[in-house]
Amino acid sequence: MFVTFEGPEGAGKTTAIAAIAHRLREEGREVLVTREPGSGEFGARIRELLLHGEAMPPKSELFLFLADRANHVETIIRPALAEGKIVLCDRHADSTYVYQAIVRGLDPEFVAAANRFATSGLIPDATFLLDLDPQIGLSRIQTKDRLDQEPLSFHQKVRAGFLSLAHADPARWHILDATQPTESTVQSFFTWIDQK
Ligand code: Z5A
Repeated sequence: MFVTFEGPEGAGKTTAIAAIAHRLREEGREVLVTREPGSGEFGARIRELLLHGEAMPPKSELFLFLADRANHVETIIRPALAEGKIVLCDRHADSTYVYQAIVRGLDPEFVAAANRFATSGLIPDATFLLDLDPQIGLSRIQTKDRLDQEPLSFHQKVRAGFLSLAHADPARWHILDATQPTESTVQSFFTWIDQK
């Protein structure tokens, strides 16, 4: 089972994933918690460039996220899925579509095709969108990285972008109110997985 978590900054994805993984493990399930960008040594180096390096053209940003994703899917996610693990991933291909295509303005068709190429067609079984006003999300973050420092209008476009993707594919997406306590996200996840 491959499940992704998306949303604006400070929505609580990392916190919710940790709580979900804890409960799944208590139930005796095997879980892999992972994230993009930045899993494994290769991913960690790309993450450093992307989030703590100098400004770069949007096209360079795109290819770095894709390089991370291709490695992540092939060396970490697919092997875990093959072992029957539940993979909980903090951001994935939808983030690239929202940030690099919708917000940065790169060609959406190209970005969608590049995502399919990087993932070799892997699509999440479910995606949970932790939706909230970006002002609330940003106020929760202590240390801001390169992308967090973009103006509020950038983060508002991010939120609208995720909502448009989610509304277009309600079979995969679950829109959650991220101003609610973490337990509410955990409950939504277990309601979904218990029906599987
Ligand atoms: N990016 C991209 O452009 N293209 C791509 O393809 C990909 C990513 C994959 C990754 O940053 C950046 O890269 C991100 C998108 C872009 N850009 N920005 N800006 P990251 O991985 O460092 O950060 P993030 O994914 O945006 O996560 P985050 O800012 O760390 O937030 P979070 O994981 O959603 O939240 P959290 O760490 O769980 O919680 C944040 C704080 O809120 C913390 O103090 C919690 O205690 C608190 N919190 C959590 N839940 C709650 C609730 N329910 N109520 C109140 N407070 C809460």
